[in-house]
Amino acid sequence: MVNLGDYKGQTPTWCMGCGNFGILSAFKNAMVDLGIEPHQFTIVSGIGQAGKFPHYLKCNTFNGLHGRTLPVATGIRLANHEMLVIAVAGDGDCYGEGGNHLIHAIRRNINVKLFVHNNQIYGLTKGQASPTSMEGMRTKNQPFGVFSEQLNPIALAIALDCSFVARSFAGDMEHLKGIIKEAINHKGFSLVDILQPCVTFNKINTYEWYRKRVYHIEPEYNSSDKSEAFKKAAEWSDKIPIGIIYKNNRQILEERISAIKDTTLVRQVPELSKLQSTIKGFY
Ligand SMILES: Cc1ncc(C[n+]2csc(CCOP(=O)(O)OP(=O)(O)O)c2C)c(N)n1
Ligand code: SF4
Repeated sequence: MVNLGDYKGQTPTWCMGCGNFGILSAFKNAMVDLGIEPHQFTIVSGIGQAGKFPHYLKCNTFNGLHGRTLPVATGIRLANHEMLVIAVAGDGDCYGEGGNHLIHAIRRNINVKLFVHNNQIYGLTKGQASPTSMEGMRTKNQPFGVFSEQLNPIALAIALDCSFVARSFAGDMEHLKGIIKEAINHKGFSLVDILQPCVTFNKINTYEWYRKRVYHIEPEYNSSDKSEAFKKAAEWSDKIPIGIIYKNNRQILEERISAIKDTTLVRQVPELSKLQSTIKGFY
């Protein structure tokens, strides 16, 4: 039986108290609860503090370019749709640099699980504003405060009819573990926006700031009601909801591709003679 030690990777180099530690711990506990072994999943990341996440785990990993997490995750999943594919990204990586990929991964409904470490700042490059930084926030690069409005990733995902949209908080590990499990068990593209305090560069959205505001979504809330989901997505002031905000059962991309209907692409051995005659046509 799988246990926490089975996932032990390199020693994290994150700052002491960083919200990423809570995410790492909740993730490992979720995998143990689900009985998923390290060889049964692949984690893909880009660049950033969140991008280091797979280094601190023992499993299949791919650490690629900044913002390009989802195209790689999509490719892995299409090559082997029996493999659980998890993508991790920072808010800059996923909502800024890779925003276009996010839109199309949601639209295609590839069965990939995306966990965004949303610290509302660029952590690795020492504190520039990200798309989720709050308007007016002062940084070394924005000494007069951020001029742009804050992106609302939850509302964006709902508008795109994302199959599973949830938010959790790195300071509430039990809640986060439960949401990670739900996201993995859901069939369809899953976006989990995780509020992750950056204790070094974001002095506004601290553990205390979040603890004063976050509340668990009521058990009677109907997560399949799109208009109610938009109302929850709009809450970002003295009350911030955490939990499953929206979900649906759209058909996944993998089921719409006839070439992988009967077996995965990696199991299909190409017939050499056919391959050679196809290639011959090009020279
Ligand atoms: C194409 C490209 N642009 C910019 C950079 C520089 N860069 C590296 S990490 C980073 C920001 C990371 O912020 P975020 O994605 O929010 O992750 P965090 O470090 O906060 O976890 C930037 C701009 C890069 N490596 N590649
Ligand atoms: S800079 Fe921020 S995000 Fe990066 S390790 Fe330190 S606390 Fe975490």
